[in-house]
Amino acid sequence: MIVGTAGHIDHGKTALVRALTGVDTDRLKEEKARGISIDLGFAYMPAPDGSVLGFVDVPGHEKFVHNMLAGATGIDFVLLVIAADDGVMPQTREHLAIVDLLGIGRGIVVLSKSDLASPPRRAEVTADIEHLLAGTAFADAEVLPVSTVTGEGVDALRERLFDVARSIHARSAGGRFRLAVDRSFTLPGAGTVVTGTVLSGAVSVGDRIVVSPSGLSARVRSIHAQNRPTERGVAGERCALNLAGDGVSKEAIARGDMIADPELHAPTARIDATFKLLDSEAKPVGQWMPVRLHHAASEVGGRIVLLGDAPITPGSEAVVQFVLDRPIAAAAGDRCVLRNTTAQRTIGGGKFLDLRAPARKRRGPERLAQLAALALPDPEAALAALLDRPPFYLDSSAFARDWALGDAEAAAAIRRCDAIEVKASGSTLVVSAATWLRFKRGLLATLQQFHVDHPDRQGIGVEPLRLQLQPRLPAPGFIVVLQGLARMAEIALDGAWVRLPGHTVRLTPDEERLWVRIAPLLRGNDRFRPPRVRDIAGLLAVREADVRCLLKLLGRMGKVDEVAHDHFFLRGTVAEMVDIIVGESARAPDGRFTAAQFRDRVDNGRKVAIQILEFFDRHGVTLRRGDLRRINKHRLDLFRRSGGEAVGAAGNASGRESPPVGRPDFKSGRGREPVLGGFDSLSLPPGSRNAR
Ligand SMILES: Nc1nc2c(ncn2[C@@H]2O[C@H](COP(=O)(O)OP(=O)(O)OP(=O)(O)O)[C@@H](O)[C@H]2O)c(=O)[nH]1
Ligand SMILES: [Mg+2]
Repeated sequence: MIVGTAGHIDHGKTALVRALTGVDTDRLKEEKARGISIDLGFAYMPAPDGSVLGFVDVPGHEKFVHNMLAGATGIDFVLLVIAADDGVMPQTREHLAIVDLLGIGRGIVVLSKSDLASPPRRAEVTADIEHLLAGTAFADAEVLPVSTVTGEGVDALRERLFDVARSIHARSAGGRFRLAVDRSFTLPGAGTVVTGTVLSGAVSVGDRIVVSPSGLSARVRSIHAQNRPTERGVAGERCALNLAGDGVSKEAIARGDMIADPELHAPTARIDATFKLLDSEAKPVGQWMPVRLHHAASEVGGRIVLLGDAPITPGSEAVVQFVLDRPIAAAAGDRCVLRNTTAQRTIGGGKFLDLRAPARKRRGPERLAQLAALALPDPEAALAALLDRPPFYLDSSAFARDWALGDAEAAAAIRRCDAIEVKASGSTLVVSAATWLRFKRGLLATLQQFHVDHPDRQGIGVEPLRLQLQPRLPAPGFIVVLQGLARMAEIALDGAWVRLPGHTVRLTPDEERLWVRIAPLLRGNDRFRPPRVRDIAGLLAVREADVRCLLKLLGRMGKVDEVAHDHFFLRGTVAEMVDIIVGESARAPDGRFTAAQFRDRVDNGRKVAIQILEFFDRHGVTLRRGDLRRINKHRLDLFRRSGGEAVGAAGNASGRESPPVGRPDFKSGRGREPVLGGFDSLSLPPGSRNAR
C-alpha cells in the first residue's frame, strides 16, 4: 500500500511521516534551510505481517503544488493533515480537491499539532473539517487528533494504517506494465535508476521496457519494490528500476516519463475526456481555454475544446477534448488534474476516455454516443457499449493498448461481450455477434439482389459491395471476412468479384453457338493479334452488333477483355501477356522495359502492342514514364482467371489455365497486400456459425 500526505504548508506532514516511520523525508539542503518541504519525500514502514507500507510525503507550499501532483498519482490512502491551531487553509482545500479529482477515495484526516489546541478549538476545527469534506469522497472519513510532540494518536494512526493495508486489496497486477517516473538518478556501480509507482501490471528482471513518450528502449537489470530487492514489481508498489540500454542515462529519463511495456508505447496529444470544473472557480470554461494538464507525474500545456454547446459552469461536468502542446503516455481511464496557466490554482480535473480523439467531427451525435460508452466505469462495459453503436466495430488491438489491457484480459473482455474477432493486417476488428449476423444477412441479400438485377454479370466488385453494406467495415477487415465466408462456401470469391456460390452466368443457346464459332478465332498463333469485331463479323458472316454484344457480355463474365475499342482478347491471353511483361521487366536491370521489347515478344505490330500496353497502364498493371514502363506488382493478378465455372461449350475458350485462386483486386489496401488470415482468424462465438 502507498500512503500519501496532503495538506497546507507547515501543518506537520513531514513530522508525521517521521513520527510514523522514523525517516526524515526532507533531505534537500534548501528544505533544511527553509524548514519547508519542496519536493516529494519517500519513506517505508514494515508491517507486522511482513508487508511494507510506502509513504509519499508532499510539499504544502502553494508554489510546489506541481510536485504534490507528481506524487499524488498512485496513492492508495491519503493522510489529509490539518493543523488544529491553524485549521482549514487554502492548500488544505486544494490538496483535497486534487485527491478527490484523482479518484483517491480512501483516507483519514489527521488533526495535527493537537497539543496546540484546546478541546473547544479542536471541536471548532473538527466542525469546519466536516463542512469541508461534505460532498467529497472523504465525507465519512475519520478525524484523528495527533501530536508528534506529545505522541498523541501516533501509535493509533500507525495501527489504523496496518489495518487498512491488510484490508485493502492489492491492486490487480493485471493490465500491462506502467510505472510513472518521479525520480531518475545515477547510482555508482549500478548506473541509471528510476523510481515511481507501478500504475498497472508487473515488471520482472530482464524485461524489455520503453520510456514513453520518448520511445527510448531499455532492459530492466534489477528491481527494488517497496525498498527491498526483488525479481518482480507489481501494481500498487513503489519501485526502483535499474535500467540498461543504448542511450539510457539519468538525463534521458525524467519525472513525468512513463516506463511501460513496449506494446503500450503510443503517445498522444489529443484526448477526449470528462472534465469537472471545481465550484470554487469564478468563471465558466470557454472554448479553447489554455490550461496546464497534470497526468501521472507529468505536466503539459494544452487547450480545452468544448464538445457541448454551452460553456462549462463552476461545479459542473462535461465531455471535452484536450489538445496538448506535446504528446504524453497515458491510458484510457486515467485521471488528470488541470491548473490555470500561471500555475496559481487548480481549476478541475477529469478522466481520459479516448486517447485517439478525432480532430474533425469531434462533437457529432455518433461521436458523443461513443464517448458516453467510453465513460462507462470499466473497459469491458465500454467495449460492449461501443460495439452496440455506430460504427458497430472497433480495432481490438488498439482498444487493448489504449486501456493498457494484457492479452488475457482483452481476450476475456471480448469473450464476455460475445464478440467476433477478425484479424486483418496490422489490426484486429471486433464486432458483436448481433452485428455480425445483421452484416452477413445484408451481404447475402445484397448478392442475391445483384444476381436478380444483373443475371449476366458474374458478381459484384469487392469495393462496391463493401460500400453498400452496413456496417461499412474497413477494407482490410472486409476482405478477410469475405475470405472466411468463401471458405465456408457461403459466398464465392472470383478475383475481384463476389457472388453467391450457386450463381452462374449462362449464355442463351444462340449466344453459345456463336461463341463456339468466335472462340477459335481468338486462340492460336494469332491470339496476340486477334481479329476485331468487324473482322469477326465478316469472317463468320454474322451481324457486327451481335458479335459486339456477345463479346461485351463475355467481358463482364471475365472470359475476354476489351483491350482497345472493339478489340477483344481472351482472358487467358491477357494473363499470358502479363507474364510476358513480368519477364521483360525481370530481364531489365532497373525493371523498366520499352514498348518495342514487348512487341518483339508478342510479334503483333507496333500499334497493337502499344494499345495493349496502354490497356495495362489504364488498369494500373504497368506504370509508364516516358518511353519506359515498369510493373506494379500489386495489380498483377487483376487479369488472372480464378477457375470459375465453365460457361457452356465455350467454357475453356480462354485457352490456358491460370492459377486456381486469384488475389482480389483490392484497391483500398493502401498498396499493401491484405494478410490472408486462416479461417481461424474469423472466430465466431458458439451457436452463431451456421446462423443466417
Ligand atoms: N507543536 C507541534 N508542532 C509540530 C507538530 N508537528 C509538526 N510541528 C512543527 O510544525 C512545523 C512544520 O512541520 P512540517 O512537518 O515540516 O510541516 P509540513 O506540513 O511538512 O510542511 P511543508 O512540507 O512545508 O508543507 C515544524 O516546525 C514542526 O516541528 C506537532 O504535532 N506539534
Ligand atoms: Mg513537509
